[in-house]
Amino acid sequence: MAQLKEVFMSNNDNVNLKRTFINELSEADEKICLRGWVHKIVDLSHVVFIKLRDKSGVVQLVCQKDQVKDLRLENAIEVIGTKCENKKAPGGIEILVDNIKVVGKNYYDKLPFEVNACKNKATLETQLDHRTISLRRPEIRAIFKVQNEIEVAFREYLKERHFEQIHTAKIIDSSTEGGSEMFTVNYFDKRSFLAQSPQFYKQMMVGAGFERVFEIGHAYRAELHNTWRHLNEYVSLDVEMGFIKDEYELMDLEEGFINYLYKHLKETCKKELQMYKIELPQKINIPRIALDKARQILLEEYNKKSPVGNIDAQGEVLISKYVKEKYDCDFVFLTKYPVSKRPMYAMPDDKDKNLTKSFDLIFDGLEITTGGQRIHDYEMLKENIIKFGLNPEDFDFYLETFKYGMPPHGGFAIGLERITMKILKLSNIRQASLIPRDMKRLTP
Ligand code: AMO
Repeated sequence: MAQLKEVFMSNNDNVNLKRTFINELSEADEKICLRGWVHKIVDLSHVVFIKLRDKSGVVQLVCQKDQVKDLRLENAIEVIGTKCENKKAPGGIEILVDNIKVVGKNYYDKLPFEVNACKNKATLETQLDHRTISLRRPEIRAIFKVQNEIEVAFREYLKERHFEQIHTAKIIDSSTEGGSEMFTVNYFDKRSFLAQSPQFYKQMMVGAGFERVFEIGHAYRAELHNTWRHLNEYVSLDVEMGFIKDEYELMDLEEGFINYLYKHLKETCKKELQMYKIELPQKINIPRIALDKARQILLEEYNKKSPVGNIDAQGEVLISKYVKEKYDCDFVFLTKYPVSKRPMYAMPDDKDKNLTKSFDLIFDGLEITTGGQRIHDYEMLKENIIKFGLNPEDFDFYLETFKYGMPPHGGFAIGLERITMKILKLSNIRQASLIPRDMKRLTP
């Protein structure tokens, strides 16, 4: 394993020791230097046990009373000590301390909430008000370790399949997904918007010759929803692929990603998954059900009526329940959404022109993806823009690409916070957002 180590230079005794991260301790030399925060102090009469926490874990330090007399919870410290095996210590290793130095002083009277308590008693709002303190709790850090590995897996999986990462503009001139859910921004003397999705640009890059692209970036939705599943700024994992045969190729690609992701998480996030008592299945085959059929199932099986041309949040929960019972799968693709429910770029279905070659992916009762094949013919797209009551001139920058041999193409987008939340079975999407933005929260 590549060891991440830094050189430790003590001002006092000039000892040259490389810094060891706690998860590297089993392979480290006897004499070690650790850095981190004071997680817990257990003061027994003859000895003091300190739990030291760094980004990779927690370890027990065995200290003399006089070494720790000014130490307080959450001080940032550097420790020189000797590694010892002790079956009773958490992790089987403890450190006999030679020297502790405070490198980050404290200026608080009382912590806003306990960082080391078994149960997190603070409300979610209080935790989010003090985000950097709540992130110090190991089980909260674990959420972002998992989230980080989701991104890594997404990147790796796609790069292995000839996709290139892109970064597109987030300050834009016109609405992409339709609707009025756009944040406006003063752009010098013009009104501009924050991008709801990189939709147009990812398609344009397919046409620009990249063929296969992906983007991991923020998306902005001025939605007036203050719910457990909506953010006003979220991270979108976007994919767009040229020269496709149909939308099923995209569903195959996404299904492949979910399988790749689960394998990757099992390898990289064992400890974090255990913390949340998550067991990921071995192999996933995702059923594909036409939306109309799903609506019928909801009515017949659960007496659940759905809105025209769609299913609602309760329908998503019930269709997931049905699929779990029938196919033992936490995921379901809903296919063939009606034209009326999809944006102007969605490709109409070959057989029924009222339907589109688009899909949603529902994961354990929540939509985590929308995707589909797009219209790639210039004239057809222009006509569709008019049919949607929009002015093609407003989309000149987008339409231009379609004049020069635009191949059949399509893609999808996964909400990063939503997939994180569902994998870890969190109850609120804000828990899976590092710095959440919702209708009421603009700080920290
Ligand atoms: P859509 O608008 O369905 O599709 O968004 C895709 C996915 O992004 C996530 N998402 C959200 N997550 C948190 N809070 C929100 N307010 C929010 N809105 C959306 C969801 C959703 O499934 N351009 C298309 C994608 C495509 O066709 O490629 C689009 O953006 O997980």
